[in-house]
Amino acid sequence: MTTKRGALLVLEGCDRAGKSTQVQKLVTELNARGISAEVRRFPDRTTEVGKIIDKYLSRVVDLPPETVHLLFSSNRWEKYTEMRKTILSGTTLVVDRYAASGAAYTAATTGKDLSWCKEPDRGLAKPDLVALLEISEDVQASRANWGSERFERSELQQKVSSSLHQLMDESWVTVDANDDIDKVHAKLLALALSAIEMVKDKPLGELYDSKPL
Ligand code: Z5A
Ligand code: MG
Repeated sequence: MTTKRGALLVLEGCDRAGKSTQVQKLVTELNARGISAEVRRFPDRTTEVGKIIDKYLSRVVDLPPETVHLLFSSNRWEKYTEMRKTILSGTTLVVDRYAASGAAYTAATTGKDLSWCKEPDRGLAKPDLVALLEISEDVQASRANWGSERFERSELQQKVSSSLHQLMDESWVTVDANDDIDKVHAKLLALALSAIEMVKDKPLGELYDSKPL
C-alpha cells in the first residue's frame, strides 16, 4: 500500500487575526480524530537565521529591509527539506504564516513590487490551502498583546492586508476571523478535512512555479 501524503495547510492574515490560536486548535482536533498533523510557524525563531530575525523584530538589531526579506525567506528554506519529508510521509502540516507573509510585509514596508518580494520563495513547497483570516481594525485593536514589535501599526496593517489580497490564487479562501474562537475553528476544521482528503493522492506542488511572476 502506498503512503498517502499529508497536506500543507497555511493560515495567513494580519496581526492578531488569531492565526497562532487557530493553528494550535486545528492540530489538536486533527490529532484527536486520528489524523497525523503537526504545527510549524514562521518566523521560526529557534533556528540560526530565526535567532537573527527575533533580534530584528524585537529591535535589538537594525538591518536593511532587503536583508530582512531574504532572512525571512531563508528561514523557510531552512525548514524546507524537513517539511517536505514530513508531508510526503503522511503528516499534515498546519503552518502559522508562510511565504505570503514574507511578500506582503516587505511590499508593505518598502513599497517594492510583489514579484520582487515573491522571488526568493520560488520553489518552496506550495500550500494546498491558504486560509486568510480577515479581521476588522476595531477587533484587531481590542485583542491582547498588541503593539510592541516592529510592523505593529495600523496603517501598515492595511497595506499588508491589501498585498495579501493581491497574492490570492485558487488555493486561497478567506475566513471571517472576527467571530468567536470556536466558530472560526469550526470553519477551518471543515476546510482542513476537505483539503486533506482532496490532495492525498496528488503531488506536492512548488511555490510560484506554475505561472510567471
Ligand atoms: N513577518 C515578515 O515580515 N515576513 C515573513 O516572512 C514572516 C513574518 C513569516 C512576527 O510574526 C512578524 O513577522 C509579523 C509579520 C512578520 N509582524 N507583525 N506585525 P509573528 O507571527 O511572530 O507575530 P505574532 O506576534 O505571533 O502575532 P500574530 O501572529 O499577528 O497574532 P495571531 O497569531 O494572528 O493571533 P493570536 O496570537 O492567535 O491571538 C492574539 C490574541 O487574540 C490572543 O490573546 C488570543 O487569545 C486572542 N484571540 C484569538 N482569536 C480570537 C477570537 N476569535 N476572539 C477573541 N480573541 C481572540
Ligand atoms: Mg501568531
